[in-house]
Amino acid sequence: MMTFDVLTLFPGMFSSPLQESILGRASQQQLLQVRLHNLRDWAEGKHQTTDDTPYGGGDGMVMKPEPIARAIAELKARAPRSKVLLMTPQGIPFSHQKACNLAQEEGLIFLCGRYEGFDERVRQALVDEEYSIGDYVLTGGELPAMVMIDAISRFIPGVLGCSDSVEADSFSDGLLEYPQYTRPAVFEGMAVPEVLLSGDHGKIARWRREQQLLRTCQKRPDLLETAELDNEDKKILEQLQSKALESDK
Ligand code: 4FV
Repeated sequence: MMTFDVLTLFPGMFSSPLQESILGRASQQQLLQVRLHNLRDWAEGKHQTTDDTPYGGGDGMVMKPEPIARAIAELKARAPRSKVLLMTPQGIPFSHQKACNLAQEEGLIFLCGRYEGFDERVRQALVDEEYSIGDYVLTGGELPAMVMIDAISRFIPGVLGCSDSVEADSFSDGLLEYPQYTRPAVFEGMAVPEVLLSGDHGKIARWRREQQLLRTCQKRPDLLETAELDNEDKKILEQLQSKALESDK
């Protein structure tokens, strides 16, 4: 069973998102467990202080290293092979592939920051990997931790029902997903592409691959550099690019 330990000053933020739908069911089925820990429990003094003013001056507060060191020591004692992850804008960009890799781990400890972030020695001495979910600044590391737990959990066998699988995901082959349609066949004058009603699975698979390549070309051409493309794909891409050049004329 995959264990997600979360160190945070706001454990309450995690209650509903992780209890609903797929993740809630996966917890009930013991496919994963999320253990929430309030960092303040490892802070000292009657005010259980977890932050202090920055050396060298400046605005905001910095999270103290000692409560974090005590907390991680206790959590690692319970789950020695767990990896400590820090959510920060300075981290490695989180991705589908990173989610897949992290899902192989036995346990993960998520360190959620607040204020201006952590004393640098936390990074140096206590953290295995740092991840960023995007180039913007949030008020805390809790939402990034939830995002990562959700994305990673989808790779745990049995978490996704049989109807949906990570194999069919965007990014699973490095491309964006093809468009999906369901009933009604015509909606506000917009008809479902004929090929999808043809029952010809060969034609449908080719159309879907063309759509993946077209969308990725239009919306995320950067992904084409790393996507797994076979010769058929490359031919389709050439056609798409020559069509695009035509239409530009
Ligand atoms: C963040 C991100 C992020 C920075 C200061 C929490 C905040 C506060 N984490 N991807 N973007 N973290 O903005 O992961 O401690």
